[in-house]
Amino acid sequence: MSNTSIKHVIVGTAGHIDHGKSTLIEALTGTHPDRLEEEKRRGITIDLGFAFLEEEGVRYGFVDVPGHERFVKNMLAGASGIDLVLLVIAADELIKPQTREHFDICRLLGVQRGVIALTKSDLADGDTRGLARMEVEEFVKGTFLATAPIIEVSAKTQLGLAELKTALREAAQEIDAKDTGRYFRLPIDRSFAVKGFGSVVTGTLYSGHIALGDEVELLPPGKILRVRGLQTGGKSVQRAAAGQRTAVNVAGIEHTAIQRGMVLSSRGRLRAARRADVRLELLPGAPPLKQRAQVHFHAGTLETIAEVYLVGARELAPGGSALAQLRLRDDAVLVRGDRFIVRQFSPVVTIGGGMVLDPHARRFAAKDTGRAQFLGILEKGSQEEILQAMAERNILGITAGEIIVRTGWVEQEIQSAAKSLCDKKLIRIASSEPLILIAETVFAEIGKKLLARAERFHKENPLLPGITREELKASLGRRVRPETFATALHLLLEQKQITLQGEFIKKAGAQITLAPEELRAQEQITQAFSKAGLAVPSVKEVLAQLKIETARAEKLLQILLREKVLVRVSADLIFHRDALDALTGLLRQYKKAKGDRIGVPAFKELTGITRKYAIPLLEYLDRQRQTQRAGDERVIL
Ligand SMILES: Nc1nc2c(ncn2[C@@H]2O[C@H](COP(=O)(O)OP(=O)(O)O)[C@@H](O)[C@H]2O)c(=O)[nH]1
Ligand SMILES: [Mg+2]
Repeated sequence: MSNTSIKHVIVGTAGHIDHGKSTLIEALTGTHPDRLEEEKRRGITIDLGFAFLEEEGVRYGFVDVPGHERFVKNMLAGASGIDLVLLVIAADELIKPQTREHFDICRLLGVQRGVIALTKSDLADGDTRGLARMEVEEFVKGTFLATAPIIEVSAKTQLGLAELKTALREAAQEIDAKDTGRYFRLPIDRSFAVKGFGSVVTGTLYSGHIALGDEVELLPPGKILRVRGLQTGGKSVQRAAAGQRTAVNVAGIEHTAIQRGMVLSSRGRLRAARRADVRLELLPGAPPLKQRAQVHFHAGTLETIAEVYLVGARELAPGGSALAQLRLRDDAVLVRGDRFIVRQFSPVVTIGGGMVLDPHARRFAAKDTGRAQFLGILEKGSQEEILQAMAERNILGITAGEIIVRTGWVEQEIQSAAKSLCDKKLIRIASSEPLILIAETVFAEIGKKLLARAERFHKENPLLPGITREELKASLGRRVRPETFATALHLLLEQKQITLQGEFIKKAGAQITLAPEELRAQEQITQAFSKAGLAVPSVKEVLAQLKIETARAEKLLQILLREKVLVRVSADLIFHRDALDALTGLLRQYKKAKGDRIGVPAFKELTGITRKYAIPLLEYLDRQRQTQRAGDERVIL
């Protein structure tokens, strides 16, 4: 592509009303950013305005914001996507309330660089300009703008404009380009209809890229839309990438159904939620923030109300910071690392901001003592540490989908962190399609639970061979994934902590312990069948002679059958194993002496039993592949 070498930079204006922001943008780009009728009539900026400039390999998308205190919320919708701030301070007025507020907002949003324009310098004499410069230097001391160039300009006389462009270009070279490798995300700041085209949304493309024909998701509500047209910087394009002001013509929706604050995103990747865990910072000039205070919450282009739950504190002091959970009134599409601003509920002024740590946080629970530590890892940890911590707090295991929703990581990042943790034996892949990761500590925990359950089952049911898989699985609660259970079970088997007998799971070493009268009864059953040889008594008859009740007797019989001391040959005939072994011996002798064919009469004669036993026994031998039916006779195999 021809423009891959072009760097895309979003520049946002900031500063008090009437300090010359919009005029300066017009002087730089030739476009007056005020676009609304009312703005033109009143000569003030109410909502965001946009203009573009391409110079020496840099394409600037300017976002011009309103300076009026009543429209700070509109300013916030524009400020969240900017790479560079153009802080506008009129030489004849200097630092005013929205100079401070806008500057605080840029700082809290994590804007890294900027240029300061001392505007209207044609209205100030040399001394005044010198003093202004000193005051501005004092104002930005110790902040991200401490070393930013301060350029005296005048839109009226064109003074300083060339110098300002140079300063912007130098600052643009310093900033990191937005990440085009991540999921496509476009927080929407405008939605309107264009005659003959339908709905168009605009915004600053935060990350990833978008192309004509793509299917994208509108969040909330999670509606899939097709990209019918694309523009960046006022020109139609095939493709737009992170860092560009972008207009998207979407098919299949009325523009009125789309609002500022919604997000266009890669299909099926991100999800809206109403609970975010965050690092919250309070401005030094703000009043203390109380537990459960309500604040206005701004992130991306969204504005809603949040209730603040401080972690481990009742109050946040001015100038301080705390971990907190924000409960939002509306669905928000957030990603770990997103910056946000909070404003006092009333009167509405900016009081702080912070960074999203977990955009899909669990409900705040007092008994969750590991929370602060977990959030600490989300805040400062490496991807590997974060993945491990997430897995360790999740008995269900964590899927790739959940990891993406909570971190915004791409597949490749997840795979490499997971692999490294697997190599270190800290997590295990419970399933690879779909990917489910489980921490070893969680497996150890599940293993303990399963063993305890197996042991209890054994105590409660001493005559049963073990607990069934289904029953054991149920003991983990119904939300445990089958893959997790299967892997945990496999692990216990491997470690020989349990043994598997068909459907039954037994704790290793667990023995069936029989009471003395049961032992006696068991012996009696064995004796009865062993004495009878092949002319066995009926099961009912044998059990009836025992001194214990039928239900227990039945269980004893089951144990003997399972242990293969006795063998069930037909529905109502049971034989002792020795008798059947002897029969096998007899057949072998017969074959040697008389050949491999035997009829029913010969079989009866050989074994000395009646037809009642002979037929089921022969059928049993057929099933066992000791004999094979051939007409009226059997072939001894
Ligand atoms: N003399 C002079 N007036 C200016 C200059 N820049 C802007 N103005 C005037 O200041 C007023 C406010 O400008 P505007 O750009 O709307 O300010 P904004 O509210 O910061 O966007 C307008 O009347 C402009 O004509 C300048 O460099 N010199
Ligand atoms: Mg303006």
